[in-house]
Amino acid sequence: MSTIPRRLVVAAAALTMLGSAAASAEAAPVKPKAVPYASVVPAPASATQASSTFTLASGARIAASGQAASVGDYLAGVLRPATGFALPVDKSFVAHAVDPIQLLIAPDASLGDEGYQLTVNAGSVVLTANKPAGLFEGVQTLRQLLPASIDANTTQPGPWTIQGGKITDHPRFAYRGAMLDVARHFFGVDTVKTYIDEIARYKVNTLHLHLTDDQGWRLQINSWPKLATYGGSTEVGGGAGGYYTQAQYKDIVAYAASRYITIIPEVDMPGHTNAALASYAELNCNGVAPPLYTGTDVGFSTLCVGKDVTYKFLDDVIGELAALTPGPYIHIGGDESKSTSDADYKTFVAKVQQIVANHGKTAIGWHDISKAALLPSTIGQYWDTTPTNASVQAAAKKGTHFILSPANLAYLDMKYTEQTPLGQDWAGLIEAKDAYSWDPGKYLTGVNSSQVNGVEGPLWTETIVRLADIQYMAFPRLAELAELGWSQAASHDWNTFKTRLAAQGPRWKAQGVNFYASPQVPWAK
Ligand code: IFG
Repeated sequence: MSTIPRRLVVAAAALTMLGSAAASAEAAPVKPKAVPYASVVPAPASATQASSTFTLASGARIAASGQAASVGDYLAGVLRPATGFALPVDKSFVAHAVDPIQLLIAPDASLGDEGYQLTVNAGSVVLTANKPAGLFEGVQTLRQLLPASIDANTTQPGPWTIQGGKITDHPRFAYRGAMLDVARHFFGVDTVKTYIDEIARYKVNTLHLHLTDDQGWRLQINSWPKLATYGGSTEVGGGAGGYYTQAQYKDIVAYAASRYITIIPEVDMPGHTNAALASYAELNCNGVAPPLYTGTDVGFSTLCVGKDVTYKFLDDVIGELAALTPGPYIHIGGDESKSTSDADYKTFVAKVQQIVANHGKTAIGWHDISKAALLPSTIGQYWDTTPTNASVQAAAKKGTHFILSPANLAYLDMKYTEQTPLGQDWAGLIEAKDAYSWDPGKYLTGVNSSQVNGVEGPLWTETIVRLADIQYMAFPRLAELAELGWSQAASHDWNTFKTRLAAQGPRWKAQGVNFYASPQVPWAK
């Protein structure tokens, strides 16, 4: 407990602020042009600029106590490299009276779990939110209000000036996701963590990992060890493949959680299961294990719906997966089960969603599952290329909710143009403007926006091998999808958005992100 009388603390605070403001005024003879609030992606719900500006001085401290402390540490961590400032995080309760940057948990029902309020004036930057997640999302906005060079990993000259004003912000949809297919080509922990950091900048809060497919099983399952050791031993093209040990997977989950991102693991079933079928002969209806597969065909494999061992397998796998998943969801896949009869498919979906529920989780499946009888909590992920789908409409009538990933608008493995060296084009070409030009709340025929949980940008990796490939296909389009998921529909306008998107270019350059410089965007220098 501080023994200094409060009036002296406040006086000291005033002097500190005046001091830092005066010092920074001397240090910056020419009034720097601060980043306008209108350049933030995703667009905030409301933003008004004032005439003042704040300049981060080298002696600045960050006040972040209690639940805010970890976000304070994160903020300091992302500002230190380019500023070269110490930026100590002051976690004492008195800190908020004296430190120029303040992160506060303060109840405000209108902000929800991820909303925040950012107030910037000459002497202070104050971020408030109901929850730490809101502070984290507010930090992403704050980073974009600093000059683009703030994203460099080496010390930059500054000055670190922020436009004064006020932003009050909260998301339109709760589910804003990216998906990475680590089955077709395997990506190690560090690559996944880098992708997590890159999607967090745009307030994406979910990473769906497509862990299993015909070409690979990527997660150690102790009760069925060959799934990973044998089923994970190759990939598309015949490379070495790989898999996450359970310790590595827990590391990814914890890292994502520290960025307020929930991991959703997918075990794709009953189709897309050659890696599992190759690992255990008994899983095949004919008792014969097929060879490992390194091609890119789909629809040729199926678990054996009629065998009891299949449900022991499912219970074991989903049980271990649930124990590794703090989040509420397990994705059961369900797509392209062309080798499973309709009747068997419906039986399978009914059983596997129940196994997921038995382990305390909610099932998500590609929208193909909507032809089966679904639990009220089961969610469909829409990936068709037209807004109208009969079984989806029928499921919606019974209350099913959806996550939208229309392949012709949100599939990040679609080429931008025919000249794009990576990706596919079966769902069409998705240039920057196409990725932005739709409204997730109004997209699906017969499904109203209250049944749309949000959006997700899947990146299938048949043709994607390196982090640079992931970045090229994901940026700018994932940032665009993130805006469709976060910002109010009224703010969706390509002509103003493309200028805001252009301002992300120098930031991606500063971070070394290998983004696609679409000719449709007036990239800032
Ligand atoms: N469809 C398949 C994916 C992948 C994709 C590539 C879904 C749900 C084509 N299933 O999309 O496995 O091969 O664009």
